[in-house]
Amino acid sequence: VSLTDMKALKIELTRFMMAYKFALDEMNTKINILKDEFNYIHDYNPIEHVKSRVKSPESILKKVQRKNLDLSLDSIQENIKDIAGIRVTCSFVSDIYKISEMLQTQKDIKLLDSKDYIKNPKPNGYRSLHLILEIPVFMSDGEQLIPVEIQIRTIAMDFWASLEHKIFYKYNKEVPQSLLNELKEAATTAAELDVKMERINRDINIFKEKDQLEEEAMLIN
Ligand code: 0O2
Repeated sequence: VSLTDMKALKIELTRFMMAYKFALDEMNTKINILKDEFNYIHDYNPIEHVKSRVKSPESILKKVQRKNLDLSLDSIQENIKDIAGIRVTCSFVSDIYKISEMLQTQKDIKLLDSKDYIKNPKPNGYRSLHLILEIPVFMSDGEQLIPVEIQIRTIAMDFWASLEHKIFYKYNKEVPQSLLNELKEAATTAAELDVKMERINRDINIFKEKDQLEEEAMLIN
């Protein structure tokens, strides 16, 4: 490969990765707007935290190998939809669907794919809502449509997934069956906790509303 070819490839690759970084910035802004506005209007924050990353070139290449893909930018663009990724952590399961809906109904966002591992958890117990959302990015040579993977989960789901991820890597993907069983059990406990927290939160809101109504009635009288 000539030096000129190498230079051209480097520019092409950098622009390719930049588009995903810009898409991530756009999507992060959208999520932050939802978070701030929701907080202002409803005096309540549905989003606990947000983490985002652009996949490293090494992990993109690993995925190319794992999925047996062509080593070309076109093929990577076509087949790898999680180069730009955002993880949104919420307190309650109902918030997950609220946020998912608020993003999907935005005019410039298109839903490419969704996997609901909350309604249908993975066999190991993994739960989260995964969306692949396409967003336009405007560059000097025009518009590019870029996919962003959004994983939306509760704090309990996130707690479980980080531990599972750690164990998976610690045992180099060969986790003893006893640990797998315990993890599955922990996933069930986390799901039960989510249900309980949602119920308690609903009760708190009912009490809050009742108090407000009583206060208003007292003011009128
Ligand atoms: P990383 O480092 O987090 O990016 P594909 O994405 O095409 O390989 P699939 O099955 O279509 O595969 O994707 P899916 O099911 O939407 O899940 C992709 C991502 O979800 C993973 O990314 C993880 O982040 C997360 N995930 C899925 N299943 C599990 C699980 O069982 N445990 C944990 N801890 N996380 C999970 P990557 O690319 O694997 O890694």
